[in-house]
Amino acid sequence: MKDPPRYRDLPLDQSMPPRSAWGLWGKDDELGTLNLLGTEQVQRGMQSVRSHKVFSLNWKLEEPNPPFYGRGAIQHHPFPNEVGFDDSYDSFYPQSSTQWDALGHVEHPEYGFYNGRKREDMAAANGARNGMHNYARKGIVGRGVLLDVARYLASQGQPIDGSQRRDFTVADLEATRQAAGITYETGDILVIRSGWMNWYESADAQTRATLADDSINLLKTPGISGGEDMAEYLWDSHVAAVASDCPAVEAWPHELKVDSYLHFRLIPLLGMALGEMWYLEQLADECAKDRCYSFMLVSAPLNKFGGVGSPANVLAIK
Ligand code: UVW
Repeated sequence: MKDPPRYRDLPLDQSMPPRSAWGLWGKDDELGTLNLLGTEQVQRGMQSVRSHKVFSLNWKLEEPNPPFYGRGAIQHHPFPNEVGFDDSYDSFYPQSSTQWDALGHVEHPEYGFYNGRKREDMAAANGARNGMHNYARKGIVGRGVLLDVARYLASQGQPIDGSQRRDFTVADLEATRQAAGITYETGDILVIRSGWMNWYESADAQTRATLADDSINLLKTPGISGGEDMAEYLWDSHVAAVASDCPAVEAWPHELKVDSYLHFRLIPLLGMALGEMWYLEQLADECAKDRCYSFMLVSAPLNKFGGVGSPANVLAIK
């Protein structure tokens, strides 16, 4: 697969927003950086399989409990039928737990949605552009690489406090990558462990309730930093997607400004797939044990036409 242009050379078409990938994969594209996943990436993923151990990276659908950002808690209703049970869900917020963000999730304040879509383009009645069905129909398969930043920083005498904001810099990511012996390949799925979920799992009920009550202001988490240098690093690493164990991939809280909230650069401008609240604990332990930080990654998002988010349904195979 041909490498995309450098971040500094974006956009290729000067009529497009600055530092955007709009038009790069065609004016009707709705896959963004997932276009970097092809047969070569599947093959590379398969070549990463050595021990044939499978790791589910899916947190419980009931976690975090209570949910953040005003999202609801899933309600499960099994009910009897002639042969046993069926079931249904209420209050199912596909972005509550382990998830992908579709490209319809975030609107740039000035330029709108990825590839020039407007709010009205998101409605199913209008053909639902940038929806989760695009990711679902493609399937997300390739080589995953883990940057266990939390473990690396702890080894350097800088342990993570999961209850506090901490911005991982490009230098932190690079130091972790080099220590892990990873060389990025085009279309890698970058998985970043912040250590936040490990902290949250041991938080008491009162702490959890407080964080859920006002997640925008009271939730504080480690994660990647929100400046343009991070967008440039991720883009120039040619990753197909970035996922993390923390709630927003990037450190929290945020003022949701264009210059500091990385979501605005990554989703609407660069078309980058973001995964959040991925459960990485067992995978990370195994990687630390066998000193191998690459694996095959397989994810099948929900095939929901126009869906904005989806459980990631993601497995790592080492
Ligand atoms: C935040 O940025 C709040 O995360 P999400 O992508 O789940 O909305």
